[in-house]
Amino acid sequence: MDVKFPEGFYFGSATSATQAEGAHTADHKAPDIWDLWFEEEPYKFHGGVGPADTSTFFEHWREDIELLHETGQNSFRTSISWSRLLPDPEGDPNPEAVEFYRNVFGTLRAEGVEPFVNLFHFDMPVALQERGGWESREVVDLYERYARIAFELFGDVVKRWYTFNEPIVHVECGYLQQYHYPCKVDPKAAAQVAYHTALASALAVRACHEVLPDAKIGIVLNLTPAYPRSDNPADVRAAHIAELFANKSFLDPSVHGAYDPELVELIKKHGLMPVVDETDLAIIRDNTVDYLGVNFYQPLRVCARASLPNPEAPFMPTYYYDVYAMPGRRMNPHRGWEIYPHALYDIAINLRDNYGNIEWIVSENGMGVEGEDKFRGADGTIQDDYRIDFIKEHLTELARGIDEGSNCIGYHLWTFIDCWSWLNAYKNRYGLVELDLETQERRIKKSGRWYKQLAEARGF
Ligand code: BGP
Repeated sequence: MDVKFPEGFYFGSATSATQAEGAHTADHKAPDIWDLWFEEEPYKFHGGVGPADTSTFFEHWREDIELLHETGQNSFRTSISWSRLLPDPEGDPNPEAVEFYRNVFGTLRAEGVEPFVNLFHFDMPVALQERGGWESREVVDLYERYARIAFELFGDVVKRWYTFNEPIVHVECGYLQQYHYPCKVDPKAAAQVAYHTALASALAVRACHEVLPDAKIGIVLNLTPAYPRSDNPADVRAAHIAELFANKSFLDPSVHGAYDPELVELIKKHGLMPVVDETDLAIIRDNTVDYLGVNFYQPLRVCARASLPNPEAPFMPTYYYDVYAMPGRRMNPHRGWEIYPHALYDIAINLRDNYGNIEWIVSENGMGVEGEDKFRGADGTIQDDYRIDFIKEHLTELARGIDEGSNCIGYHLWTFIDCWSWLNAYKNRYGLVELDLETQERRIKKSGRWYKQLAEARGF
């Protein structure tokens, strides 16, 4: 065996409430922004398939936990839907939601599958979006209340928590690029949202440490190492600035408890400074995460800007750099994202050297495939050897980082069962298990059988 992971290493997978649960109006769940957006603009969603059309984990959770065993997983990440647990954000928990989450998390723990539970995966309750969403300081307090309730309700069975998934995504997509509700282009609001999210995360960390001193709480960040096109100082500088915005903007407050001064200077220079409170800054400083989740799909290829940005246009981080298609880069032919496993090694070393060798886990990594049906073998199983190769290549780089001292404790594949995706719906399939959307039938793919062997041998 060439690649071997330490004893106790977590092999599992990840999903989120909105992408798997379905039952989006059942049992008193209140709407979140995805329900609202789908209702208002269904044509924006691939094939008109919305958050109701999922693998309905809400009904199939028992069967799905069986499948976790069959695919060898000792851990599993999902999220709580805020608007399911607290349909009234200032009211009491919804008993049906409490029962559902208790059943899921309790069963996972009882059956030896460590639950990793995330509090927020892009799914702002509509009632709170209407009150300003993450632009509002009041919503930050309501998030802390929600986090505290979740810790009190499920803390006996959940020992690993996350405050947020990929917070830079709701900042960029919601407030700069119009891919997520509220679909604004408002750089000042984006800066406020980013700061409020870091604050909310720190408040949840503090609450978790108070309520559950033995639990661990982290944040999931999508780290995208920014590689310069050349050694030319202008390209290197461009990559450095991309790194500040794309990665350090959440990594530094979450792990160091403070923002990189250079990032703050850039934000000031553009007149985008959020409303900041000294007491809140102290909360960020004093409540850093216990561990990190790292989602990695592809790196950022960056070069110096070819031309000056339009001074009339709203500020974007790309004011300072261009993202370019590196000639010869290796692409996933089935989806179109770059495949560059070596970046996972670079992430491992960066966390070791610049972030106090913090404990971390790969919280997402995976290969989306369009039209996966064409890979079905004679026995009806999807023969996804490309996914096995993809995982092997990433694990090889990860193992190298661990051998060199990086403190990585596990690997969670995106995803367990083919799931619904924001705007892409079911276009790209990622699962170890295939979902028939019509019949809800689940079928383990070749990669799912292989994943069990991988986990049992702790390597390949
Ligand atoms: C991450 C999200 C996941 C998932 C994944 C795959 O950014 O955390 O929720 O969707 O990306 O991306 P996509 O669904 O766009 O293929």
